[in-house]
Amino acid sequence: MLRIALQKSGRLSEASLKLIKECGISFTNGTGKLKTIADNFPAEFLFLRDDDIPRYVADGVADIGIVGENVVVEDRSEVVITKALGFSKCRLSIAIPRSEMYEGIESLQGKHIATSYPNILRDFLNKNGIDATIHEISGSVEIAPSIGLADAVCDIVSTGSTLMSNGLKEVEVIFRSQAVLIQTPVLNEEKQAILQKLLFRIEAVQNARNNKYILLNAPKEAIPAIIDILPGMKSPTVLPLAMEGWYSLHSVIQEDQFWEIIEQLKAAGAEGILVVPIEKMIY
Ligand code: PRT
Ligand code: ZN
Repeated sequence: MLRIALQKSGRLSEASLKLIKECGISFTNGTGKLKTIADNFPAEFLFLRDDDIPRYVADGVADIGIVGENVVVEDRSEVVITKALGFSKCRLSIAIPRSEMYEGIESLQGKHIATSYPNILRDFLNKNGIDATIHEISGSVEIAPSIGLADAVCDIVSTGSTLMSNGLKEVEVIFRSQAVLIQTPVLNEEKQAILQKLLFRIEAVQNARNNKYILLNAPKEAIPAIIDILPGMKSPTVLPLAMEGWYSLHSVIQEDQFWEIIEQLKAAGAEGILVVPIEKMIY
């Protein structure tokens, strides 16, 4: 059985559980439980504080885990980052009081910076030849300047509203993070096989998210031009409609090409365009 560490409750837990569910894995979790076994997959889930996940995985207490890359990199535990998962995106940034001048990294010289990420911050400062004092604090970093504890902060930013409401401005992004799947350095063959199965499912879910299924109608003479626009997984499906000379085309398009392709299709003579989400996609 593969032991999977997930955050018990917090910013990662909902999306982590959603991903597990979309991979077709279900479990009944009594509220407040610390571990549970999947009903239909050889896996056991451990529910932990996010900060503990890298260490549990490094020690082999859990085989894999889902956690913010910021926590993994800060923690310096011996784990392997297997896959970026694309959710819980945020950045680790340095911010200073709004009223202060900022003329580039040199402005941080000799400053006192409060953070919960001393390792990542120290690396950044060293790399840039900045000599600043790091104050490690574990929470409410954003209030440090207003109570006179520090000149600047280095904290996680998502929308920026926490910084703004504390009179701070973001001046340097030092790390970009998202949820990642981590694994213990050594997995036995059996667990490795279960992990591969899980990764295959995660990829199918991710591919589906990035792609849409498209259906459209077109007259026969427009079909070659439309096929050129639609890449499809192999080549588009073309089916005759009941109306003489008209066809229905089915294909797959990428989310980020969506608007551009729709414009081109309309210009080429497509009508009745439907775009629908895909649940799973296997190449
Ligand atoms: O209880 P436990 O220890 O498990 O959780 P936690 O409170 O330590 O972590 P949690 O649940 O807050 O965050 C888990 C992970 O989510 C982090 O490690 C990041 O990888 C990611 N993440 C994404 C964030 C944010 N967005 C985020 N906005 N983590 C924290 N924040 C905080 C930030 O610290 C700051 O206080 O939100 C505030 C900033 O948000 P904005 O939107 O105002 O900029
Ligand atoms: Zn935490």
